[in-house]
Amino acid sequence: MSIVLYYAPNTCALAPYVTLTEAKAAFEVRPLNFRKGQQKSPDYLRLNPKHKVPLLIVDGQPLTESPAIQIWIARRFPQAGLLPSDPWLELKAISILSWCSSGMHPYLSRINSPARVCNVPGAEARVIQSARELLFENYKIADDMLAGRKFFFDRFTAADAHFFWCIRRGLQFDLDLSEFPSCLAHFERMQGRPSVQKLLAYEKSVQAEFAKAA
Ligand SMILES: N[C@@H](CCC(=O)N[C@@H](CS)C(=O)NCC(=O)O)C(=O)O
Repeated sequence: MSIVLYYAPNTCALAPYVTLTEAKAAFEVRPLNFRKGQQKSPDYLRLNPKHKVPLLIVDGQPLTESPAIQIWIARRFPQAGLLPSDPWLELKAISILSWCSSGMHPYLSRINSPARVCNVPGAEARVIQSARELLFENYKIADDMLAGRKFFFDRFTAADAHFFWCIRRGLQFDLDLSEFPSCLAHFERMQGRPSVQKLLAYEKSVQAEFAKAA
């Protein structure tokens, strides 16, 4: 079986990279340089007209949208326990995956590029402020869910990988997350996992390659 992950540094493609690594899957990573607009190249648009990562290609077949990709990985590598085995808890984990990708990610995208959602001159600061407030509502819910726990469930699952990205992105935007101690503790814990360390080292190497080519 051939598994190819299209990835870009700092993006939510981090989550499938981490879960594929946790699954001990053999996979190839193809990094895209967003600074060069490679996600909009004709070749990539043929694979994913949404011009986004992550994109997983399994035996030549493309799969987009993080929750679907994470569920595919969990089903393909059941021995890794990437989703809870209890059917109800499995759905709760899928609910967290959807929440990360459609409930939190859009606010992070607005903070990253406010002009993409509102191009009224002078609106940027207001867009960022309201996205931050809405994002914080969600971080608070996650903080309550993670209080006194290591992970969302009784062990690491794909949901932890995706949420790790949601917090990491917030920290990269210099948001003060000190009011979410359980989220920060989860972030620190995740950083200690070998799969995350592998991702961080890989990301650094890709960034160095892109800098050389700039
Ligand atoms: N709903 C998608 C969102 C993916 C997404 O927004 N990816 C961003 C990076 S985090 C991207 O590729 N942006 C490039 C672009 O929009 O051109 C998912 O969860 O997979």
